[in-house]
Formats: sequence, structure tokens, C-alpha cells
Amino acid sequence: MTNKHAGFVALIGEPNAGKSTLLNRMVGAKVSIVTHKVQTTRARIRGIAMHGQAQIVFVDTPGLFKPRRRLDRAMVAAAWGGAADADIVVLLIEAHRGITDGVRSIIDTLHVRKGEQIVALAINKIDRVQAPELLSLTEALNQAYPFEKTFMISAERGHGVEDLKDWLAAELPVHEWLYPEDEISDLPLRMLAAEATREKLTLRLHEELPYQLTVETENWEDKPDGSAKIDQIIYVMRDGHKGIVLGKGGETIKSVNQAARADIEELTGRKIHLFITVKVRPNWLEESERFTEMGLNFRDGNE
Ligand SMILES: Nc1nc2c(ncn2[C@@H]2O[C@H](COP(=O)(O)OP(=O)(O)O)[C@@H](O)[C@H]2O)c(=O)[nH]1
Ligand SMILES: [Mg+2]
Repeated sequence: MTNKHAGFVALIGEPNAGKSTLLNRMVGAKVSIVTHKVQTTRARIRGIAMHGQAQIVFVDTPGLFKPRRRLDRAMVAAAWGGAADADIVVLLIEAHRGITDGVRSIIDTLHVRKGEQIVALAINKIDRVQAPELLSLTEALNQAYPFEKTFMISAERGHGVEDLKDWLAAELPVHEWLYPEDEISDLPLRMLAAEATREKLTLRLHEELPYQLTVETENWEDKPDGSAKIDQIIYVMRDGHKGIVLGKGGETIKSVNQAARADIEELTGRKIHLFITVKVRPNWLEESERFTEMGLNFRDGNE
């Protein structure tokens, strides 16, 4: 007999609800990228948190939204797929936005799936609202769906996060740990490294462009001195996009490289030599190989 607990907790919610922020805080490392822009998380990312005798495997999912493109449809499929595989589902809601149409449609789907697993509610970004507002939102949400439990948190500042973690650890089934104790993510480092670069691009580029590019790690070479040399490719759709990504005199790509390298060094604890190439690939959004590299299923994107 073991007194260990282990299992999967899926974080679902609208884009920008704070799922990735919560995952990173729970894990204590940046395994999922966070930006102020919607739909940054593309694939299902698992982050592993140890809590006493419990191993909580958080499944960060792309946001749930009305998909338009093939990539969007594959992302939404990955999000619900992540929920289906989990022992517990945590729905994240933004306190200051309340019950939006998007939240309503997620709750509708939860009703259809009812009974499949435990569903808890986490009202996030409580730093942005006043207490009375929070109470009426909690009431309204619990009328809309019979949540097992409600937490009020700030993923960014940490309020309420320990309570949520305690509860999850206790609710998860008694089970041997699923991953080695020191592992923090199931994504290979080469993919986390590509995500780091995509985060920096998303932070620096305007409007639609971040959604029209993808980053892949082409080559990872461990050096005898303990450092690593990483080659990455940014695929963009047009010549003009390439120019924007490079920036005047290569300034944009240079600052992206520096920032991404710092993140990868922190993640790996090693010195990193990062080389980034930008390639124009007009049809990358229709290439199944690109989806596989992102951890998505190309056919999930079929209409
Ligand atoms: N004010 C506030 N902002 C937050 C909080 N949690 C996340 N955010 C911000 O919300 C934005 C979206 O967060 P992210 O984790 O990428 O959301 P995701 O799309 O659900 O993964 C980012 O700018 C975060 O910094 C919070 O508790 N309070
Ligand atoms: Mg995210």
C-alpha cells in the first residue's frame, strides 16, 4: 500500500483566463508561456508539481473559444481532450469579466459531460475586483453549474493558490507517482525552448503576426563543456513578415534571441548558444508536420 497520491488536473477556460500563469506557479518554473495576448498556448502542456506525498500533473490547455482556422480547431480539440483525460477539471474564470458568452458555452459543454470527473471552479484575477462583486459572481456560477468546490485566486500574485493545491492533492486518487520526482514537464526541452522563443516573439510583434508564425527547434547539441548549442527556425508566411521579425538591422530578432536564451538558460541551468533562422513558408498552417511539432493533431483541425 502507498500513501502517495497522483493524477491529472486539467486547467480549462477562455483564452487569457490565466491557465498558464497558474500552471507555472504551481510547478514553480516557467513551463508554459504567458502573454497578455489570447491563444498563446497551442498544445497541451503538462507541468508536474510535487505537494507533500502527492504528485499533481497539471494539464495546461489552449483556451476554449470559437475556432475559425484549422490551427484553432486543433487547439480547441486539444483543450477538451486534455479535460477528458484528467481526474479533476479546474475551470478558470476571470473575476472582472464574469460570465461571458464564452464562459456560458464552456459551462454548456460541462453539463453535457457531467459525471465524467470532478469539476472545480477557480475565479482568478481577484486582485482586479471588489469583494461584493466576487460573491455575486461565485453565486451565479454555482447556480450555473454544481461545482465541487470554489476557489478565489490570483494566479499572478499567488493568493489562494496554496489552498487550491492542498485540495487537489487530497482529491487525487491514491496512486504511485506517474513521473520521476524531479521532472517538471512532459514536454521535451527542445519544445520548451521553441516555446520560449515564440513567447518573446508574441510579446514583441503586433496584432496578428504572432498567430501566423511557428517556432521549431531543429537541432540541439550538448557540448562537452556543459553548454548546449540550439538551432531554431521561425516559419513565417510572407516575405514581409520575415522583415518584421528580423527588424531594422536585425534588432528585433536579436532582442528575441537574447530574451529567449535567458529563459532557456534558467530552465536548463546551462549556458545556451542560440541560433535562430527565419524562413518563409506560405503554407505552414496547412502542413501536418508543423502541427506534430507543436504537439497537435493535424486531423483534429478538419472542419
Ligand atoms: N491581474 C491579474 N492578471 C493575471 C492573473 N493571472 C494571470 N494574469 C495575466 O493574464 C494574462 C493571461 O495569462 P495566461 O496565463 O497567458 O492566460 P491563459 O491564456 O489562460 O494561459 C497575462 O497577461 C497574465 O499576466 C492574476 O491573478 N491577476
Ligand atoms: Mg496559456
